[in-house]
Amino acid sequence: MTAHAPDSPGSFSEGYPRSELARLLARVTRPGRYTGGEFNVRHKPGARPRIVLSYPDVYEIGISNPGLQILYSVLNDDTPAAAERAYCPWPDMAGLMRAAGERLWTLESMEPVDGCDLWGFTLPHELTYTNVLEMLDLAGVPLRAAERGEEDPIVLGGGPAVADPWPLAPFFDAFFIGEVEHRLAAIVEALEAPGRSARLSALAEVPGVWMPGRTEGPVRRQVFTAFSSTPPVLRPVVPVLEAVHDRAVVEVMRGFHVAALVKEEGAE
Ligand code: B12
Repeated sequence: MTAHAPDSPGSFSEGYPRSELARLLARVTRPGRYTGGEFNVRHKPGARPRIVLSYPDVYEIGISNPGLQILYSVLNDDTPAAAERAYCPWPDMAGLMRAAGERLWTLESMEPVDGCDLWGFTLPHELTYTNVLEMLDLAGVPLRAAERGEEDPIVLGGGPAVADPWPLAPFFDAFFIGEVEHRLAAIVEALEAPGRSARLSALAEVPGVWMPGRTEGPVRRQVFTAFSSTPPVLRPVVPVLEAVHDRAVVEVMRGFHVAALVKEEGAE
């Protein structure tokens, strides 16, 4: 893998895009999938913790996910964290990245994903699980949680397809079960603990977090009860490519009825 450390961790690159990336972009279909620069994109140079949010599918599908838009705006606008994004490269780009030794980068800073503190995946349905492995591999992050070290990001799964996270358990450090808006500040705070092990321990204490081997007993599915009194996402990232949902989305009601591993009654 080519090493190209950022000037300072989490900083926004001045050279945009880096020349190594520009060479790849010129050779793929829809290079706009990988360049960011959309309307309402947030840049928080130098902010910590640095969190990367991913939808494990191609950009046009991922940018249409309202859940990720919520996480992105709450983390960037209401917490000290910088939230950036990375989607799953199309096979033409993935092949070029492997040939060139380029690691998966984020659309905000164009810096490698693997330098982040937390990598959060929205898991929309089971068929995208293999794309998670593809993205970990392209980022140079060890596929199995047990093989990750001090410098590797904590990989956290959330979204509709964590109702039964067991099949993915070897590959994730932790899962969040349910709606996360009101727990994001606690997750960010947990990342301020010194060292990976302390951060994992602090994260395990956040309600709704299931950490294979660390948390005991049933996990309470989290429900964001302030939904009706909280404004919707007012500054969504607006793509410059045509997306599958090529329209503005306003969430007017919400429900969640899937529960397997999760304790249903008295959910918080
Ligand atoms: C918009 C939408 C789409 C869009 C955009 C992509 C997407 N999946 O979002 C499009 C049209 C592309 C789409 C396609 C598909 N979809 Co769809 N989609 C939805 C829909 C209507 C809204 C999702 C959403 O944003 N909800 C609102 C947000 C706020 O809720 P949320 O996503 O659950 O997010 C909250 C939590 O889960 C959590 N969270 C979310 N992400 C993360 C990440 C982290 C790190 C953490 C900590 C927490 C967290 O916090 C969020 C805020 O509270 C849902 C149904 C629904 N109402 O949820 C179906 C749904 C997700 N889709 C579904 C399916 C099956 C599909 C398709 C497979 C359909 C098909 N046969 O092609 C494809 C797959 C696309 C792909 N390759 O990924 C199913 C998934 C069921 C399952 N578990 O398998 C759902 C649940 C609908 C259903 N009931 O059947 N979909």
